[in-house]
Amino acid sequence: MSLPTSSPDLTLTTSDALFTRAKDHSPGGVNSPVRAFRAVGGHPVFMQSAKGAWLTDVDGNQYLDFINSWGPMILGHAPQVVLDAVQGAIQNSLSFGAPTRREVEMAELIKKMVPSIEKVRLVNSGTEATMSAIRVARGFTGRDKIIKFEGCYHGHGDSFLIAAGSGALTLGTPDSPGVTEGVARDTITVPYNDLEATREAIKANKNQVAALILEPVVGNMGLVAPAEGYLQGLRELCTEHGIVLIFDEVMTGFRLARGGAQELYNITPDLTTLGKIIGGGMPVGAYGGRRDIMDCVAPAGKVYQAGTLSGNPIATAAGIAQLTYLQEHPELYTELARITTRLADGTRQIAADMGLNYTVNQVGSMFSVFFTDKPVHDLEDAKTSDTEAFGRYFRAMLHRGIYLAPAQYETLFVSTAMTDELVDRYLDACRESMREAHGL
Ligand code: HOZ
Repeated sequence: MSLPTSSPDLTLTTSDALFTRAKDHSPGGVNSPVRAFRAVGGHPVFMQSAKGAWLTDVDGNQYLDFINSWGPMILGHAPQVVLDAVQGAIQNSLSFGAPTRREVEMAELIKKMVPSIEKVRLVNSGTEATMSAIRVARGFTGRDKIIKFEGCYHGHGDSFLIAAGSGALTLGTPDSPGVTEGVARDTITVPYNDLEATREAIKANKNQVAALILEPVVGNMGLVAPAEGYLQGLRELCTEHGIVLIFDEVMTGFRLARGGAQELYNITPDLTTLGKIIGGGMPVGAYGGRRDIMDCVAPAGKVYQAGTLSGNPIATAAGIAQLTYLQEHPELYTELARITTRLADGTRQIAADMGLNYTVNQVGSMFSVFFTDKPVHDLEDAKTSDTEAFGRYFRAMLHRGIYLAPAQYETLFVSTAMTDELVDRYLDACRESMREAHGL
C-alpha cells in the first residue's frame, strides 16, 4: 500500500469541496449564475438550513441573511405558520395536475390584496409569469413589439435578455447569445426614469407596441426608485397609445406593501407579474390583471399557456399561509421600513464617516449600497459603481457572518426576523468591512 506523499489540505471547507464537485456536473457549478460569486471573488457558500434571520452553511458557519431567497422569505426563514400549512398539505399528495380548492382560494386572496388583478393565472416562476404576460399582451393588442427598460430584469425569457439587469448585467451578457435577431428586434429598450425617451420610442414605433414592461421599483441593477410622477407618466402614455402596461412585481409584490409597488405609488397597471413571494419560497409565479386581457388566455381565449405543476398543492398551501399572514398584519410593513431605514442610513453614515459618499437607495424593506458617489436613478448611474471595492466589501462582510447579495447590481431584502440588536451587529460588521475594503 502506498502512503500519501503530502498531507490533505485541512483548510478546504465542505462548501469548497461541494463546489469542486458541482463544477463537474453543472455549468459554473451552480443552478443560477449570480450564486457562483464570480462578481465578488471567492467560492460560494453552500447552505444547509435556516431559521428566522440566520442561515447555516454545510460547515456549520452562521450568517445573518440579507438575501432572503431574493425576497420571498419576508417573514424570515421557516416561519411556523408556513411550515404548518406545508406539513398539513403534503399528506394529501404532492401534485395532482387537476384543479384544487386551494387554487381558487389563492386566486381570491391575490385579487383581494392586489385590486388591479381581476383574473389571475398561477404558474411556476416569475420567468414564466413575464413570458406569459407579454404573450397575452401581444395576443390582446395584435402587436409584436415590447418596450423594456435598461437594467430591468424580467427573468430569462428571450425577449427580456436585451439590456437585462441582474446576473446578465453582472456577468457582462446583458444581451445574451442565443436570442435570435428577430426576437431582439421586437424588444425596444429605453433608459429607466426617462419619460421623454419612452415617449420618443412609442412615437417611433407607432401602433406597433403591445406592452411596456418594467419593475416599478427596480431591484435588478441594485435598487432604483421611480422619480416623482414617472410611473403616472408611463400609465398615461400606455392609456393614450393602447399599450398594455405590465408591472413586474416579482420582487416588490406583497413586499413594499400588501398590494405591492402599485399600492405604494397608487398606479393601476393593466397586468401584473408575481413570483416567489406568493409561494413563501416555493417555486410559484402568477400573472393577472384586467379581465378583458386575461380572458384572452386559454381556455377562455386563444392565447395558449399551460403547466402540469401550475397551482401545485404544496406551493399554494405555503402561499396562502404567507399571504394570509401578510394580509392580517399590515403593521409589519411599517416596522420593516423602520428597521431597513436604520440599516440603510447606518450604512450611508459609516461610509460618509470614512469620506466615502456612497449612494444608498432604499424603498421599504429593500435597499442597495452603491459604491459610487453619484445618485443612482438609472443603469448608467449604477454602472459608475466601483465593483472591485464592492467585491472586497462583500468578502469582508461574509467573513464577519453577514450574507449579502453576491453582486453590486442586486438588492438586499430584509425580513421581519431582523431586530434592532441584529441591525447593530450588521452595522459593526459594516464599519469594519468598509475600512478593510478601502484599506483604511
Ligand atoms: N438573479 C436573481 C436575482 N435577481 C438571482 C436568482 C438566484 O440565484 O437564486
